[in-house]
Amino acid sequence: MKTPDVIIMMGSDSDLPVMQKAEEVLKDFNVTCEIKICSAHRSPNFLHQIMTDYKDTKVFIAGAGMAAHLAGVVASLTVKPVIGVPLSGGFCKGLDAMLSTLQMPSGLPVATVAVDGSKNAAYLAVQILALNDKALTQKLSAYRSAQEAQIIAKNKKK
Ligand code: RP5
Repeated sequence: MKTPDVIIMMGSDSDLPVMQKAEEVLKDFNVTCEIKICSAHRSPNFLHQIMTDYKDTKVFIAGAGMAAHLAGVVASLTVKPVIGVPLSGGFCKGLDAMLSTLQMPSGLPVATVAVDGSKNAAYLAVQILALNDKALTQKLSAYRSAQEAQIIAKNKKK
């Protein structure tokens, strides 16, 4: 089995519509990734198994809603960067998940993006991987330039 550079984890298959957007971004940059549905609460043994099986993965993205402990537990099981995505499914519309994801104790960081911000989780993962990959850095620079050009073009259409 070839180890993917990024694992995209989520607490439930109900999180897939949001979290698949991270997969799309990573594919755009030709970054290898796999999706894993594994709950910190409902399937703790499976989560531990994944963290053992994918110990050589470079970046972990973890999205969860409500009492969102997935990213924190993942961070406790690796020294690799962990990016948390709070999801908005709960009755607090993501405020609950945001606080659960980002309020980590000192010494165990989770880089938390916006509520439902799975795309930015992927861009941040690409930026981390690009630290040791010149081609990926060039792709990121090209993406940023294209993004700016698109905004300028929208002004010309007015
Ligand atoms: C969390 O509970 C999951 O990440 C999901 O966002 C939320 C609801 O899960 P389901 O009841 O839809 O499976 O653990």
